[in-house]
Amino acid sequence: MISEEYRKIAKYLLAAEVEKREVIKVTTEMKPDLTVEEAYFVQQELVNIKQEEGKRIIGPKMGLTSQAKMKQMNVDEPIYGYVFDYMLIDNGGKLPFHELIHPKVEAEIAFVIGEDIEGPGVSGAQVLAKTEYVLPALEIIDSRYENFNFTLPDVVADNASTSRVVFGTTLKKPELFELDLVGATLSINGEIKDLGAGAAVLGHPANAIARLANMLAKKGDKVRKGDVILSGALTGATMLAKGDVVSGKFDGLGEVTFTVSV
Ligand code: 0L1
Ligand code: MG
Repeated sequence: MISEEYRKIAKYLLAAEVEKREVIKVTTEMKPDLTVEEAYFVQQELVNIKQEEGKRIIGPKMGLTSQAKMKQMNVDEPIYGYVFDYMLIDNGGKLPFHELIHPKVEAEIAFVIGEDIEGPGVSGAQVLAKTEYVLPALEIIDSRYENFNFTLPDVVADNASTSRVVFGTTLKKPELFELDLVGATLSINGEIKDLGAGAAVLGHPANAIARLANMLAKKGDKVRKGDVILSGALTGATMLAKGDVVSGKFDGLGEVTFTVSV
């Protein structure tokens, strides 16, 4: 494939995001033989276009980090995408439903990176040594594809379904925790919808950041000082509806909340 083809697919997905409408997956509509490697080139074009529009990267994010999601997709590799500044919602704030297509929410632990981390060969322990803080987060994913129906290359091209993020306000030093043992509940309108622990994220959330550094090394990139990175979901993803009051409660890291407005 040549770069104009990557850009054409990136624009197809960006139009879906901007116009808030679901589209048929790329591997059905445009390129049936799209590989995962090519899909990351499409994702890079999508990121380039957003940056050309003045949008700023907050950090990469990891997706498909749980055994359940990998099994569902029949893959053994997690994926990454990028969170941008326009995707941030204040803790306790409102998520306007009309801005999205069919959002779902999941509870995650985020890492604030204190020093560059360059793969290959990075371990979870090395990540922890270079992490300034950890904080709780709720990620809102919103696949641009009909009914979240996609293959692995499709979801990689679609920036790993990244849509919005609510970060908590409690920042803690990672050495205060055994992050694999940190539990979280995800509640909507006061009812617990799912719960999980850090161990659901590749055994330990720091392993996901290590994996990210090792994956980024394949394109000559690295995890950077100052990045704020979603490490992957402790819970399953739950569908959102207008009026929902959403709360994620994390052991030792406090609560993250938002309301879904019209
Ligand atoms: O953050 C995530 O794990 C989402 C990855 C993409 C899969 C999905 O949209 O469910
Ligand atoms: Mg996620």
